[in-house]
Amino acid sequence: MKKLMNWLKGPTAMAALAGVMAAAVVLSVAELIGAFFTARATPLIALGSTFIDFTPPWMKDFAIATFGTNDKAALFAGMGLTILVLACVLGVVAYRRWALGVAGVLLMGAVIVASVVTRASVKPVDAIPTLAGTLAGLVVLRLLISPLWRLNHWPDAPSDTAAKEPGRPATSRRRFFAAAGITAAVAGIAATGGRLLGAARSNIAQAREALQLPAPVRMAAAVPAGVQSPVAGVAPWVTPNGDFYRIDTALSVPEIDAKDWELRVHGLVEQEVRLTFQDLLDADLIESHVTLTCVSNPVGGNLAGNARWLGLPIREVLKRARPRDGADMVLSTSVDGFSASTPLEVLQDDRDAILAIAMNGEPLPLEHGYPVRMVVPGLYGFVSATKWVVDLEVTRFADSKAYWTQRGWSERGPIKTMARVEVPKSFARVRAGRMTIGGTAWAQTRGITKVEVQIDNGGWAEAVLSAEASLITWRQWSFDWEATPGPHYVRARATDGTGEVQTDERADPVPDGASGWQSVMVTVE
Ligand SMILES: Nc1nc2c(c(=O)[nH]1)N[C@H]1C(S)=C(S)[C@@H](COP(=O)(O)O)O[C@H]1N2
Ligand SMILES: [Mo]
Repeated sequence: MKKLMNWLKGPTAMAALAGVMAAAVVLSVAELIGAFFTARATPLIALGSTFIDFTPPWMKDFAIATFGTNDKAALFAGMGLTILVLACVLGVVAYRRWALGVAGVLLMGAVIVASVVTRASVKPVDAIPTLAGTLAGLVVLRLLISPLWRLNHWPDAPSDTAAKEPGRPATSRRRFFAAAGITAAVAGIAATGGRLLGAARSNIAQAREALQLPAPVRMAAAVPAGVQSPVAGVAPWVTPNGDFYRIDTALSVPEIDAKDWELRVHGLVEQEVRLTFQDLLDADLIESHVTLTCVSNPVGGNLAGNARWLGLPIREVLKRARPRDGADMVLSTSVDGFSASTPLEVLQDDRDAILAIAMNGEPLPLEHGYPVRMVVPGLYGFVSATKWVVDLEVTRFADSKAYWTQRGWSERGPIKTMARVEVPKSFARVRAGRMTIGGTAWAQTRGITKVEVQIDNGGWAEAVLSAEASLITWRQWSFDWEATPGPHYVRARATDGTGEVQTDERADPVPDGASGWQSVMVTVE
């Protein structure tokens, strides 16, 4: 214990602290200057994004299974911890061998710059914040480490700085902590200032709010009464924007000025087409309810949502571009480099795949793809629902691979038939007697014709289906149950419009979506 206290008071611990301070300066100065550059190019965001791009499918699957939609917070926490440890090491190294310390800082700077400039839609000048941060960090490291050399606890300390008179160590110590304190304050102010400045400079959110949505030429079909399951606690049939699940690789939400937005349609086409946001506003837009689902959704999971989308049918855009013979896929790419491979015919048939500009009567929320995203009924999001979309390349499955396909996921992703039990919750304790089980089922483009429930290992009994709005939206259900005391398993399975019963074969989300029957354990008392 005493040893630890002495060590903490010693120059090594102080050197580690100096390393942490220097790292804080690198990051905060880059954040401050970065307010004038592309937001996605600040060190933490760029490093994290690069890390995400190298994430193997099992790790993405694990992250989503473990942290759900908090996977980004978990990534930042992990990165913060890594940087903290590296910074401590760097401080100690710099104290013992200044030249090695300098090399370490420059190496880190180089790694960050490399991850910044390799991001999609990032310009070389976007490296400036990181370069400035690295220089500032180096200066601060030197300022903090040199008083430590004067403490002369380290035998190899440069002799000109060694303590020559009594009382010198105390002064040096004081100086070190004063400098460290000032550094911490400056870093804190720079980071906060950078944040505020960045927020003030981006008027994207205001522009979004001011946007006047055009009226559709074809309104969404009226939603029949009774789509909502009568069971309290079942998800709302229309998912409010604020509750809509969010899955993407974007650590900082891309900020696109609608005035600058342009979609390029090219590749195997007779006529390259360019579309501005104004072109979209002026076009014949249609509105429809569509249920989106994520391929990473585990059985019983909530990575699915239903909304009313307003947009231009993609087939109209393709009509103008005139795909060539042999093309069978459209690779859609977002401003930040995500891409999805969608079968060409799916974008041309009558399921109304759209370039969406609104969600539930509002301009797309920034995190759901503002100003324009794709919405394609029937396919998982990773092969269809490109947010912040800026490029459609008509191509062939044989010639290009989408973002997740390059990482071990499937190249195609039709949504699998799925029934979800929402009430009661897993491991719930409920009273004995009559209760109603409820949930939601989906099989977009095929529709749900039956949901069955099984208690323990009894027979399958038909649930009551709520009204059906369309084949491309989810459908809710309920089931009356006479609950008897003891532990019970509640299972559900759906049958789709082709007559196919949901498979009981368990599959992980990788590579093309989870399957199997959900089983909810409840205790009846
Ligand atoms: N630009 C971009 N678009 C994207 C993604 C992404 O990572 N980046 N993820 C896709 C996936 S995997 C899904 S499930 C849906 C989710 O859309 P949401 O976040 O609006 O629910 O977006 C799709 N579009
Ligand atoms: Mo997804």
